Amino acid sequence: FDATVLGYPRIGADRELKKALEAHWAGKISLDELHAAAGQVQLADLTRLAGLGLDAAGGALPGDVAYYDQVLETTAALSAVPSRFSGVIGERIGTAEAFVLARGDEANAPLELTKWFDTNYHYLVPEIGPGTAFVADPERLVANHAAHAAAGFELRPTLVGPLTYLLLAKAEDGAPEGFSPLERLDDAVAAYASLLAALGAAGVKLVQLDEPGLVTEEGAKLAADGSTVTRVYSALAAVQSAPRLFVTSGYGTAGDPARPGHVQGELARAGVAVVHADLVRGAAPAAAHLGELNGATLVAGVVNSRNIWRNRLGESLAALRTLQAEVTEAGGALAVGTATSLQHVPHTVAAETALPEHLPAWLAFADEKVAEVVTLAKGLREGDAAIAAELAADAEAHAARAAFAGTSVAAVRERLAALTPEDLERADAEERRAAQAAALGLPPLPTTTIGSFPQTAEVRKARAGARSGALSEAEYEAFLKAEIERVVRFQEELGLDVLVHGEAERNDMVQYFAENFDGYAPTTRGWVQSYGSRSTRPAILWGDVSRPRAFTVPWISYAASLTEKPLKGMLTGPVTILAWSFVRDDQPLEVSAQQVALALRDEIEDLQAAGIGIIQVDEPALRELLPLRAEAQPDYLRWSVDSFRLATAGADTATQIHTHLCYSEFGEVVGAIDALDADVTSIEAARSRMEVTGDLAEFGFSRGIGPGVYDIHSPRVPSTEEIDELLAEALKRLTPEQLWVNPDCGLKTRAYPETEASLRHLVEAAAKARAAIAASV
Ligand code: THG
Ligand code: ZN
Repeated sequence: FDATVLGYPRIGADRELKKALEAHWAGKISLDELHAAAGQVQLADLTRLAGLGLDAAGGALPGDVAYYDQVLETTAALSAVPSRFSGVIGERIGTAEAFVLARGDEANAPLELTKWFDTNYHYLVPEIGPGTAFVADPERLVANHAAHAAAGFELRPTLVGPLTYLLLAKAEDGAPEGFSPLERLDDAVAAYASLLAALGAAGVKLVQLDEPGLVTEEGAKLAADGSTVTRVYSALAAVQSAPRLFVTSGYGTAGDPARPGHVQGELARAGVAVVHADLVRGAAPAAAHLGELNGATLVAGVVNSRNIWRNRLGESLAALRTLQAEVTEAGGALAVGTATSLQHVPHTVAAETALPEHLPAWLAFADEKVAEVVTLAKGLREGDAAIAAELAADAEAHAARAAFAGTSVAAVRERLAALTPEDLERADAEERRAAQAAALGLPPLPTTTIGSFPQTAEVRKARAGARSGALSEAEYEAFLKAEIERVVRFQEELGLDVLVHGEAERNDMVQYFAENFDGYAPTTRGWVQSYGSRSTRPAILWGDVSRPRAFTVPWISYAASLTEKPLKGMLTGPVTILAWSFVRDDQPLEVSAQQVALALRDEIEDLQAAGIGIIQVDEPALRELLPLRAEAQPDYLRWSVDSFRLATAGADTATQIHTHLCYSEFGEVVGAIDALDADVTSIEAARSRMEVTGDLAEFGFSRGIGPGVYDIHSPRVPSTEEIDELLAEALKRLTPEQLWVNPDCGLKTRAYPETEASLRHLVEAAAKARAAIAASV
């Protein structure tokens, strides 16, 4: 083939797979019905892909099946059952067993979910020990291939490759100190070899192994001398009657960034038939490093699969022609592809009916990107004249985008140009602490929540009603006010010290902001899988951002009017707003971050003017956007921290700024957390037994800290004694003036019964700790 995509959205154009999965988990449809529904989704996808011009034969069609997660599918194909599940899962991981790993059962917590590279997709972390069995289980892959081959679609079974699989895995509990899953590489490779042999015997011609792990710092080290890559892939390419191999590496440059192409060269020399390079995030392979390609095909990932802008076809074609000459010289062939799987973008622009008029022509979602890949391959094969109409449409769309009024707004640009370093500075932290203590009059160990309260079926129904018109604007407003009042009374009754309004008006903590900013467009059907059956609709940041009017103030000041207690205003920070959106590609992310920061700064000023004395600006995605390669990290940390400071530094000395961060790996960014200069920082800590408080204390972090005292990701209710112990643990390292008491994340996904019980225990534990401190003075 000369055109392919690395993968395609798996959830179905109308989220059919989500519906089938949730129906199955609710006991409404059987496993067979789920399999049938998933097969229908895949058949519709393959039909669409072939219709868009990908070859139905020859392995050009992606075959990335995953019911829950692609890493879990590989765990299943290797039968790599974590020991802690050995009592409940036999030797084989079928669909039902995979759901136990993904969702846990009464006795076992599920596998850990964590971010897939620097995306908003989450995978299930394999748990590998010295004794983990690796046994090939090709049945599902074979059956899937056969089912669609019968319908005329020759797809390409896809697995996470062995190096990436083990790089993404963690050592299982109880593994010897210092054990690394990579120690099991040879055993895993043996199982991959059996899988390949079985697939070959079943008539599969080409198999895709994804090795994006090679673009990370750790993976690049592994790939540095070429011997590991060569050993693994020579073994796999040499398997008797195995299919040909297609090895991909998206999300950056594989191996040494100074030698782009050397990993692809090693792979080709080892006998891999098709190799890939990400030309969007990564560097184009240099002829000097590719070596002899031995007739291999290089799939050039020129079409951006992480963002939704239409491709600049003319520029891509020029780059492809240069590369084609070099690749041909090296004895290989060139094909056109995507940078990564298209799983990170929604299905099609055609489904969007409410975008601003100017926008659709600028965009390409998955289907439009497939068409771009096909067009570029045609242009490469037949010359510019063969795609003249597409090139003209492309030039026109990009010219229109550049010239569009909202792309560059003078008022926004002038405001950015006038910024000075003082705009990032607040008063001295000690001065702030004193002013805030006087203004707020809080007890030691103040209790609070992270911001959202349970989104009940009623709240979701009212929002849907407002969208469909079943509820009038006035009715919806009355509903939200009643809900806010209920949440405020609930918190007062529990005895919390700092209240919140509960966020009933927000669908999503980022989409809600996009809906209220100029230069931003939400989508209506642009779902992108986040994990399992769950998706989000990233909004499109297309122009210069500003905030036409205060939008959180009416709800938050209404809540504040209902209580004598301090009420904390809730905002989402600039980095998180960008991380969970599709961002513009025509200016540095840093500039977009500054614009969003200024829009938030305006909102903070208005909240303050409305009498709100505590404002929380959440940055759960701060860690997520951290570049995969060390060399790019300092610059990112600089601008991301600065954008938070720009958003918050306009606050008065007496206004207390909080922030909240999720996801436990804080070690790498503890300096950045400190540099945010927030007065109070709440973080996930319950699952790590307050370990992170040690990291922070060691760092000399002196401002307020709210280490989450219970995990909100499960309905489990912590006992008061358990929270007592965690607070005692935290107080070994933090002062009573510093310590806040809160859950470890928002309560949006929880139900009221467990929320009430847990918060009662939290308030009780804080009161006991306060009394103990008073008695000891
Ligand atoms: N918002 C956005 N991105 C996120 C999160 C978020 N990324 C990280 C983390 N939080 C992911 N977590 C979730 C949790 C729940 C859901 C999605 C991502 C979820 N989605 C609903 C579903 O798929 O049915 C749809 C929600 C909606 O109607 O908008 O439940 O909080 N942007
Ligand atoms: Zn959180």
